[in-house]
Amino acid sequence: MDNVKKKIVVEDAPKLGNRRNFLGRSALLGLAGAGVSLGLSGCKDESSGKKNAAAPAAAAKAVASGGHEIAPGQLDEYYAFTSAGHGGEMRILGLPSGRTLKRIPVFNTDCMVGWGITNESKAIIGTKPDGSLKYTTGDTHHVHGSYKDGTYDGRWLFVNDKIHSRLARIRMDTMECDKITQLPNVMGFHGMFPDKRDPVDEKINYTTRVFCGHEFHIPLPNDGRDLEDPSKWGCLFSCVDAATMEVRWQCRVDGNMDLVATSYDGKLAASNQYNTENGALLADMMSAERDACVFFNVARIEQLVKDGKFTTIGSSKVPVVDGRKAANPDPKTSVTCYVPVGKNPHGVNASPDGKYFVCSGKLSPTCTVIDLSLVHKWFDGGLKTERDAVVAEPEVGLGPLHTCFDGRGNAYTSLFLDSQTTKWNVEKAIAQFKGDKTANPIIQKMDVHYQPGHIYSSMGETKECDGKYLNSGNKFSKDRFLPVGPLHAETEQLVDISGDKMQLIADHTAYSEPHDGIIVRRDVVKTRQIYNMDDFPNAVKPENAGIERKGNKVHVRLMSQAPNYSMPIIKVKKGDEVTLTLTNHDKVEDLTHGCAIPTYNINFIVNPQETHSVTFKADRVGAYWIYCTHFCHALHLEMRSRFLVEA
Ligand code: RUQ
Ligand code: CUA
Ligand code: CA
Repeated sequence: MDNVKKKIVVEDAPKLGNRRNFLGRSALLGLAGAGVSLGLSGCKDESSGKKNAAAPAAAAKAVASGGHEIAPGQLDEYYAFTSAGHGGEMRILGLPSGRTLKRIPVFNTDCMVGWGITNESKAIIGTKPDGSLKYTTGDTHHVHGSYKDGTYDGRWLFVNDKIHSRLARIRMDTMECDKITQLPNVMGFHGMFPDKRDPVDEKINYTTRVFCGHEFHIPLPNDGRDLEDPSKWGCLFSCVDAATMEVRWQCRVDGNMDLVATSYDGKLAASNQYNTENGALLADMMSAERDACVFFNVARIEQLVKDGKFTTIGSSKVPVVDGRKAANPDPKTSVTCYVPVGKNPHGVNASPDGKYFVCSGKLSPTCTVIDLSLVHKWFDGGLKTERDAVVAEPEVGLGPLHTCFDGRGNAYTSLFLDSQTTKWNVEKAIAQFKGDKTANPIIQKMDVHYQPGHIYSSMGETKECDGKYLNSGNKFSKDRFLPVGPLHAETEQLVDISGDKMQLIADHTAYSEPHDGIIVRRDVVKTRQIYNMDDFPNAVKPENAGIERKGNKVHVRLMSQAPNYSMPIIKVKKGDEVTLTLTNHDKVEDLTHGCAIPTYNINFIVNPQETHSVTFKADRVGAYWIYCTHFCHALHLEMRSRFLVEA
């Protein structure tokens, strides 16, 4: 283990000799750009695999400190991709340092990047007929990655928006959102999980579907009918095609859905249900002693869709299969299996050995372990009751919310009410459930600060689960950090789970309010540093740069290269509809330019070789300085053009 750590650290540390080179290059670039108008021939490609190499002293220090301290210049071992709650974005941290690496705007607008401001991002988020954004709010809860062969393939991340029932996809090479899909007839899209392989086709051993739960039951369709009669309302489990991001099918269930898990064999997806009662009031939702974890037989649902045995709801064309109990009396043909679990359960998580799903109890102090082979047996007609698929129900503590794993047979459950993490052994819990009075599954309880929600471990949602770190996402920080007014920072706590005992090793603050996340080994993630200009059909090149007028529509095609825009003066007339397209011709890693226009509410960036555009009405006459907002060069402040609007 130490060897591995050492190797990683040694490879990472920047070679001190390189710094001079790197700075030298920047300085050179500075001179080349100064006072020179855009000379495209001067573009130099500096993207060529400059990778950091050894600094043995720093490496030795990191190993001595147990590897948890990441000194300046050293890189983290893991990425953590986290949701951001009602901020609507996604975030990337480095672990174990806890450093924030990036905030990815998704359902929110972001004037650093220009997300929600550029035409390209607006098209992804979705617009109203007048061109303004359809929604400007979002609530991201769950982030999961795409799979191949049971582990991350580094291709996509998916994240949900609970408010407007949207699923977003993030490309992992650029770490930018490229698609957003709204689920029809769904309200409160909460849990989400990609599948891990196809249930039927052996060759498809990677993610092709994303399953989405539906928490708040609503009239179907929600067109004014049944307003006074919630007993007629319902919830739909949705399957989105991971590649096209189109909704493939939906399955109507009894009760609601909360979180989602998928099996390693690709055949099952499941969602925990806290409101099997279909209650509209809190007391109703807590009236049943047991709720359920509903399993979906993916192949059977898709066969029904193929056979045309579905309906549609309202104006949606998406096929809807009936997964309610009344429509599925025979297990051998049923598309759903409702396994009773503790009262008002919260998360459902798949163990990395592929054998179990664990529902955390929330109102019950237990976790329910469901054996997937027994769920299959039920679907084959070989199990007496759904409840017989339960193989353990250990008492873990008060307010269990989420469970993660270490790949060595142990589970870790967050306890919201106890403000603790419980470490427990799955096989011992099974032995205890079978009646072995000597079996005690509880290994350790550790305080966290305070009220933990999600808990997730390094590679814990894959068969490469490595049992090194666990992150406890805590909902309250109280006295943990300096107070900053009524709104406190949240806490994320990093726990070393590599030994017999859990060890709290670091706190870091988190801006409200991260929910879930995944911890991904960094070698899985392969980003690109420079865009390919030809990926943008509207890229501005010397041959089409300039101003083109068609009636009152003016297209300004602009290029940037440090420290210049290609046109010093851009003249339009009052009332023109202006589209400004900007391509960054710099081909140097990290050399991003910005583009802001005062009064016109324009602000966005273009990364190396990237193109973005904005469209606006030139409705105010006068002179406006277009300026570069992103520090790019010694002459960054001088990087400006005059935008002149004539009366
Ligand atoms: S839920 S704190 Cu939105 Cu992920 Cu469990
Ligand atoms: Cu270009 Cu700052
Ligand atoms: Ca309930």
